[in-house]
Amino acid sequence: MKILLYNPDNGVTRNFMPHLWMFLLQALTPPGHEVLLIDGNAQPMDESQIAQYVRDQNIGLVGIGAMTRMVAKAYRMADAIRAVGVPVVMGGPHVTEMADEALGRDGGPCHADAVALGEADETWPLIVNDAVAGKLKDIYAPVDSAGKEQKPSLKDYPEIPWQTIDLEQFNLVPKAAYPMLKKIGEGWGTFRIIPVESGRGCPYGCEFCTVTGFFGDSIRFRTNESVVNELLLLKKRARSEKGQMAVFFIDDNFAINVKRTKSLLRDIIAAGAQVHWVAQISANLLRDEELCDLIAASGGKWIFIGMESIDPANLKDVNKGFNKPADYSSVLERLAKRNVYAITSFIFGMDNDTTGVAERTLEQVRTWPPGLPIFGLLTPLPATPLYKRLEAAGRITRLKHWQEFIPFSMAHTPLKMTIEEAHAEVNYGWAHCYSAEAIADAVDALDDQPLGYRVNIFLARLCFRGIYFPMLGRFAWLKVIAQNRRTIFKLLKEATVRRKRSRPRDPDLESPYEETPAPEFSSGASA
Ligand code: B12
Ligand code: SF4
Repeated sequence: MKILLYNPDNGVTRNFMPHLWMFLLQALTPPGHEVLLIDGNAQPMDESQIAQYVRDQNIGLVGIGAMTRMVAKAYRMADAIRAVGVPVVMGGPHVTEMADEALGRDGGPCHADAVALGEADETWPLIVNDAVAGKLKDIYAPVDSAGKEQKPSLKDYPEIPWQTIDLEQFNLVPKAAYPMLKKIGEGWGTFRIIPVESGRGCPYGCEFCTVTGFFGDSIRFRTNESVVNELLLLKKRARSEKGQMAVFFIDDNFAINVKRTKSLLRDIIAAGAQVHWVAQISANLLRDEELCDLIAASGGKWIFIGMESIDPANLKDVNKGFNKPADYSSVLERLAKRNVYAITSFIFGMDNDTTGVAERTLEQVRTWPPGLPIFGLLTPLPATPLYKRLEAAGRITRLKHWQEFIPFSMAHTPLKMTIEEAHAEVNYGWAHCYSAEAIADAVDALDDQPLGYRVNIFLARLCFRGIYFPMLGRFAWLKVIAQNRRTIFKLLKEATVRRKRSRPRDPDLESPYEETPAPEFSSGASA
């Protein structure tokens, strides 16, 4: 049977990396089937196009995964596919919480023939077999024979055949950037960010987050060996393509068990499996100097930190009191000392926020090493404790906000400002952090660092700008490039001068994978 796995576009950005679930389910599909993948962010399609594709390709089963914000599009696409007689199974965090909605049991239309609840690693092969037999059930739940919820252990994680997967649609290098990148060094024809998971679960239970409910508070890890092998495979592919490959460790909290994270990072270093990587780690776990040393030595470049707010009262409200705003600066300095920078994520519209919260936050951000600040609004996602609290208090203004998804738009009323004021705060944060002047300041703040770091933060800022200010299409990009021309000329000039001078070539610019591990972390370091 031919199976299509489809992830809808998010309607805002061209996602910077593919979704892991598609590759994982592809690897877990029983033998004898052909699995095609379409990520709508890279290959946009509308309802009629997907219906046509499914017919032309003679697809026998379609699997659709979606976060809450993309679920309306997912339902529309599912309807179009089902209308041409092909069964649809849906999975992922939204339909796990809202299975009745997907199956049309809540009075609305039915969008799916079957729903896979929770982690589908073990149910997916059953779904495929049932589809072949024409006996799809409505619900597939990951339970044992006694009906008890069963989480995959991740100890026998499948090998994802990265060496053969077609990744053409995920090349992030815009053609217009080739001339500049060529000056930086060889091997920049492709740049891809690949999702890799080393573990699942987070016990912290922040009020707005679906993770603790979905993956459970039982934390599970792959073996170090299987993660290291995956990195080696990716590294080999990048080398053979003369391109760049970075890894996003998509674990919810990559250092949730610090001892284990250190042991993984040591094994990565010992095996020479360093690639540039990004991971999400909560600020409280980044006080550990040795962990930060290992992050840097193993290729860690960007750490995503959910700071959420600089106000302890807000953090307490959302059960994230373990974040200590007074520590933020030292955490970021500790990373920056090792040339590791942070994606700092803030949420506005929290209950203790008042107007001016964006500028108050930026006052602090400006005193920190340069990074990638991002701003969002508190959003009640289905089945989270936040949703339940706000619903009980009658504060949700759009109960099923996902049915008509509006980017950066609140679905409840904050306590100390209006919805419009909260929107204005988010706009202020993005506008002031991603103006051409702010980007130039961030680049200049790294003047004492090798050119590669400045190019890196420049390109990263341009890409992150697109999260809020859509940059879909050539014209939008040209406009941004024109606005930032001074910084671009400055970097190009420096690159040209350095390239002429540097014989042999500057290793910072030429071989991003040749990290030299700090001696204390090289092969043989103990766990
Ligand atoms: C990586 C990640 C991102 C990446 C991008 C996504 C990508 N390209 O991979 C980035 C950083 C960009 C991102 C951004 C956002 N994210 Co995010 N992200 C994640 C994260 C950490 C990992 C996703 C992942 O790969 N997990 C591992 C895979 C294996 O798990 P999975 O996707 O759930 O798939 C399993 C099952 O769900 C199921 N399954 C999934 N799909 C399907 C489909 C079928 C057919 C079947 C049978 C089964 C199935 O099987 C899989 C194997 O068990 C998750 C948290 C998490 N741990 O999952 C949050 C998460 C998905 N993100 C979330 C959110 C809210 C966001 C943002 C909206 C945050 C924000 N406020 O801006 C943005 C929106 C992104 C956008 N523009 O669309 C929420 C979604 C909750 C929800 N109800 O929708 C999550 C769950 C985290 C949370 N805090 O609650 N995210
Ligand atoms: S620390 Fe992060 S992943 Fe864990 S519950 Fe809080 S927001 Fe979710």
